[in-house]
Parts: sequence; C-alpha cells; structure tokens
Amino acid sequence: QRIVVLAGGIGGARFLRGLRSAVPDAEITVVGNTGDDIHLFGLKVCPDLDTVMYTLGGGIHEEQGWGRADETFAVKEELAAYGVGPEWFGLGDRDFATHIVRTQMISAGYPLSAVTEALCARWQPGVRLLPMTDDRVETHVLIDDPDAGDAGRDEDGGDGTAGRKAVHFQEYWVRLRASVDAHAVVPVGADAAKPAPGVLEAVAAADTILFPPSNPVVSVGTILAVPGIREAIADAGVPVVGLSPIVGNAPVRGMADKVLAAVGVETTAAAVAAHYGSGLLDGWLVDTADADTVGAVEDAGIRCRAVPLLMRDEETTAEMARQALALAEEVR
Ligand code: GDP
Ligand code: FO1
Ligand code: CA
Repeated sequence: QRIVVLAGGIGGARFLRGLRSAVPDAEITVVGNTGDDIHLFGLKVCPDLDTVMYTLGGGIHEEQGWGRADETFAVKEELAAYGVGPEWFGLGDRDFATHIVRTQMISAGYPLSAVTEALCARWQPGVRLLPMTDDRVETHVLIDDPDAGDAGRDEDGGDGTAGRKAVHFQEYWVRLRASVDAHAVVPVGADAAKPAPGVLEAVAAADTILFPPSNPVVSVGTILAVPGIREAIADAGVPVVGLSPIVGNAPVRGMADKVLAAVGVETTAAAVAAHYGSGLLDGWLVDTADADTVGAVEDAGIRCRAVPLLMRDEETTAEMARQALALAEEVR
C-alpha cells in the first residue's frame, strides 16, 4: 500500500520510524516541512528534512532529537573565534558536511528535491523523502519588540504591528526558546510556492494519508499552506488520519502551545482536530489521557479513538502506526 505522511522534525521522524517497522512493505512518501529552513554561514539548513533523514537513516542524536550522533563543534568554535555567528545555532562538524553538500548542489542549480534525494542516497531512510516545495519558504514569528519602547506602540494604524517585530522561526525557537508570546506565525513565501515535483502525484496515488504527531501550525500547517497541497489531500478521496501531538492539554515537547495560541487554537487534542477540520481529516487518534474528548471530536464529524500516543520506543510507536492504519480502514 501507498502511504503519504506530512512530516515536521522530531515528532514526524519518530513516528515514521514506527510506521516503517509496522508496515515494512508499504511504499511511504514523506512530504517534509521546509518552513524551518534558514541560511546561516552561507549554508542552507533544512532542520526538518535532516531530522527525518538522520532519524530513519540511523545518524540522529537520539536524546537531542536533531543533529548528528557523536557530534563535535570545532568548526563552530573556529567561526566564533572570527566573530562569525550566530553563536546560538549549534551546527556540528558532521552536520556541516551535509550542509556543504546541499549548498554546493543548490549553487550548481539542482532543486532542493534533487538535493534531498542525493543526500538520502547515503542515508537510505527507507521512505521517499520530498521537500514540500523547491521554493524558498521561511516561517517567521511576530513577537513584541523589546527595543520598540512605548513610543511605537500606538502607531500601528490599528493593525497591531506597532512595537512588534518578526523573527525567523529558528530565532524564536532556538535563541528565544519560545519564551515570549507569538502573536502571529507567517510562512513567508508559501503563497507563491509550488509543491515540489512528486508531491501532488504521491498524494493523488496514495491509499492512505497520515498526519503524524507533528506540530499542527509550524510543521503540518506550513506544508498545507503551499497552494495545491491541502486541495490535493481533500480531493484524494482516501482516508486522512492524524495523531495528536497534544497529550493532556500540553505538547509532549516543544512550543506547540505558543504557536497554537498565535492562530487562536486551544492546546487540546480536540481543538487541533477541529483546526484541521472534518473537510480535511477523516480520523483522529488522541492519547488515552484525553479519552474524554473523543465524543467532542466525533461530534465535529471526525472519527476518533483514544490509544496510547507516547512514542517511548520503536515498538510502541509501531503500535500507534497500526492504530492509525486501522482507523483509516474504519473510515475508508
Ligand atoms: P519538530 O519539527 O522537531 O518540532 O517536530 P514535529 O513538528 O514533527 O513534532 C513536534 C510535535 O511532536 C510536538 O508538538 C510534540 O508535542 C509532538 N510529540 C513529540 N513526541 C511525541 C510523542 O511521543 N507523542 C505525541 N503524541 N506527540 C509527540
Ligand atoms: N535546536 C536547538 O535547540 N538548538 C540548536 O542549536 C539547533 C541546531 C540545529 C542544527 C541543525 C538542525 O538540523 C537542527 C538544529 N536544531 C537546533 C533543531 C531545530 O532548531 C528545531 O528543533 C527545529 O527546526 C524545530 O523543528
Ligand atoms: Ca520543525
């Protein structure tokens, strides 16, 4: 069977490892989020694509969830000695090689999708990994500007932007550790982006489409913001099943609560399902801790089951994948 998964970084990657072991014969196409991408040190960094590639390819730093195992930071230290930053972003020596290869190929004219395929030839992730788009998309987050002072606050013409500034998602997450409120999340460039080659074809040919427990705003939401992808999923006529990244009214890890607030969605499993909507989602898995919300999700027209959703290891994650596929059969 053919399965398409829209994936962010850690949540997506870990789920995919379970899915791959649950259905080893399935043809899995991953549409990866590239809104986290950033240009640093003259290099193009694609955190979510790399997290999926390294996790499925056996190169990931397991505890950290991103970057390479057995990493060292000599290059970063040397750059810092030249006063070249940012110092807040930890690109390791092994990881640098990936970025040099990627940037070199892009400079030579290859699209990101071809570069990703080339990188995956080494890592053999066992899935087909496609970036959502070959075009440049960068998620920015609108925050209060600590330098604006009171003078600027009233000068917004009523649109709420005075005294605020947009920072790159990586700056919000890594430098600021999501410690300040996000007023808006903008996938800059998404409206003009085209799905990468193979994305719409894979969606149209899918037997099942899965939303892993990835961030609904800055991971899955960004992929859906590329014109054509949401429509292709809705039109595919096959079960679309998601797994909640929210357990017990909180993200399992990360800042989903901050970015959900920015789009006016409560941090609950049921609210995230409603945010995707019954027009897109046919089935939704919530954690057993949220079993009391199953009725509310079903009232919204989305078939719902409560099962354990903590990805403790590959086998518990594989069981989550089996539950998602079983729910897909129920709604098919
Ligand atoms: P990121 O790009 O690295 O942030 O990763 P994703 O967007 O793919 O996934 C992030 C989401 O995964 C967060 O909102 C977490 O709450 C969720 N998550 C992480 N681990 C687990 C888990 O074990 N179970 C569930 N249900 N969600 C998880
Ligand atoms: N996350 C951090 O918290 N600190 C870092 O220094 C950092 C560096 C980094 C380098 C390469 C890469 O692929 C990912 C990296 N991440 C780092 C993870 C990344 O910032 C985010 O977790 C994701 O973009 C959120 O999905
Ligand atoms: Ca991400």
